[in-house]
Amino acid sequence: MNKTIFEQIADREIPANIVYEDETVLAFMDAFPLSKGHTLVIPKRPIENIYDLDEETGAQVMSAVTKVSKALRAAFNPKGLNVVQNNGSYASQSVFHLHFHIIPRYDDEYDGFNYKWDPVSEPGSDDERRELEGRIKSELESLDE
Ligand code: DGP
Repeated sequence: MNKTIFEQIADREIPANIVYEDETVLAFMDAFPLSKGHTLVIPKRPIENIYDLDEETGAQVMSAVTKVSKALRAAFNPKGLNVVQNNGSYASQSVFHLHFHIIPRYDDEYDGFNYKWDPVSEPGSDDERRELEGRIKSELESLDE
């Protein structure tokens, strides 16, 4: 079977702004961000969706989701933060490799009731993305201290 784009990122076959990695999990910035700092957390193994997720991997992924969420809060001081995970095309899954979206939310994206689900943030230049990547990584390192 063909590798998904996320498996190719995990195998370092295509580039991404990687902010966190351990034996089981990888976190990298979304290429079509819904907001500044939008980050994805995946198991490195090709697991398609929540139904295929085993408990041990799930615990490791969730531990990384927690760390990255705290790092995003520290880096960007958002007003709120969504953790979203889609299963199947009817639920808006477009990449069939399990991933958790971590989406910081800011004042200017709030319409008084709902947050927007369209990309509202430009991906930015390579330099800008590297700058955000650096800020997230440095907050992740501080969490370990
Ligand atoms: P979903 O709709 O839940 O399957 O979300 C897939 C996300 O993946 C979407 O927010 C855009 C992001 N994405 C798609 N292709 C790439 C890519 O090549 N690199 C990165 N970093 N993100 C991607």
